[in-house]
Amino acid sequence: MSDIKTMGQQFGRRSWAEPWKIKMVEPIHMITRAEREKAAADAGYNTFLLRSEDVYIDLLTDSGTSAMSDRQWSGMMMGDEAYAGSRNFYNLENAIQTYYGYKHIIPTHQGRGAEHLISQALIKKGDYIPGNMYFTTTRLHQELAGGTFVDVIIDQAHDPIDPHLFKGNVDIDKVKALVKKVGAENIPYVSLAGTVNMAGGQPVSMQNARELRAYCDSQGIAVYLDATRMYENAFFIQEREEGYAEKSIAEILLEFCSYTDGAWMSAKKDNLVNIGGWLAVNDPKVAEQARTMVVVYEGLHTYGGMAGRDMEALAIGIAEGVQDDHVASRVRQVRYLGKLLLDWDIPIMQPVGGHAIFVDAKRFYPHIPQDQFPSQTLAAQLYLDSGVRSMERGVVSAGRNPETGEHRYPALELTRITIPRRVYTQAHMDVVAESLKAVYDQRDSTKGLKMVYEPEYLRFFQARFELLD
Ligand code: PM9
Repeated sequence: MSDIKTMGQQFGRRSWAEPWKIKMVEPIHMITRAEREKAAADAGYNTFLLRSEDVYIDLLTDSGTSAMSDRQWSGMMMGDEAYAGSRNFYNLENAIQTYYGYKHIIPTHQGRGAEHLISQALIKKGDYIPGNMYFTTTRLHQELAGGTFVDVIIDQAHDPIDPHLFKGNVDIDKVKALVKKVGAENIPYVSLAGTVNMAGGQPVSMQNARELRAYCDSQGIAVYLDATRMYENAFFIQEREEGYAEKSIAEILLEFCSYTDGAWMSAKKDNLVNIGGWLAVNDPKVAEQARTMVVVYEGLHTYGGMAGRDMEALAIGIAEGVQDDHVASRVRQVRYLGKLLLDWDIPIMQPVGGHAIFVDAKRFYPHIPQDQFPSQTLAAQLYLDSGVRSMERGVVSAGRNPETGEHRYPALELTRITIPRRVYTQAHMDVVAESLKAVYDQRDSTKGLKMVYEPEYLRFFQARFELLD
């Protein structure tokens, strides 16, 4: 019998399809060009400041934007809203232990709540935290805890067209060099993310995780995982790494997590819920520290900022999200959009990653210097053209160096077109691709932006810009 993996091979041209059908819809519509111009100006050309009603196709993020299933919605009706010991917490705990394999589970309101707890529990002032590329909220919590983030991803990750199949890998020689420089006692853990958001959704190989674990064991350094998009990472391992083609995504996930001491999670992505997060650790002492803090910052240790119904939807989402056919169709939809763009020679980050297309704004607008914000400009122009909302992932997201106060200029200057899970169809992808093509055709006459307001932390969320003409 053919399945989604073998159909194409057997018949030459046989398409894949989503493993669901739609039973409820949310109407959307495109406002006029004049209205979009006003909305963009009112939002300071920052897509985070747009009202969602003014957006046609919303590809700002895949965070909290998934469509829940009928099973998840029925789970919402089974919320046990007791303050303490809700049965939904035990269902959640069981789901995380089953699929991720960790021992102690602390729920949080979303991923950054868990990042806060783990950073405060493990980092002391003056520590260094090596990681496979920074993520905005992760690095900020590490810095707020007194640590310094050090990028140890392989060099290929900083090149938008390098074809390496595991561009999320850690360069273990870079970790060794850091150990030599600052001493293992000043490195509380390696911060490992799978897939790597800021590198274009690129995966980490199982071999790399295994080797990292072995080296860290030899130095007494822990490994903690940002598991936010690990289902997608497991899909790439299944597809690309020798020995994993016959394993399920659930099996691959369990093995990968076994090389780490714990994980933090933004459940708003892989786990298919609109809000939620968790921290999971094996060390009972770390669990105790995190439980002590969760009651200060999030809520009791059996709800951590979530309602009982949210935890139930999350427990169900964990099991649904890890299914092979779901993850395969999700990544294939992203690739469908990527192929349309590549066919028109629109410069995008390659290989196409798991959750988004990252347009290479440096090649898209070679005449706009990085301090005139090319990827912010592209996000604004795409919105102006068609009401499609995307996100800047370049110099604005990178923020300023806390010591010098200067902009950090990342090698990658990207505009992220992020695909929510189970929400849009291929027709929506066609509209997005055609709009990007129209913006690309006008690239030579497009000018950059000037930043006119900037908040102290995570400036990309609230900064404001003006057009430079
Ligand atoms: N990621 C995203 O859109 C939402 C906010 S930042 C623009 O990609 C990783 C890898 C993430 C992530 C959030 C968080 C924080 C941690 N790690 O947003 O707090 O991609 O649930 O998670 C966003 P929360």
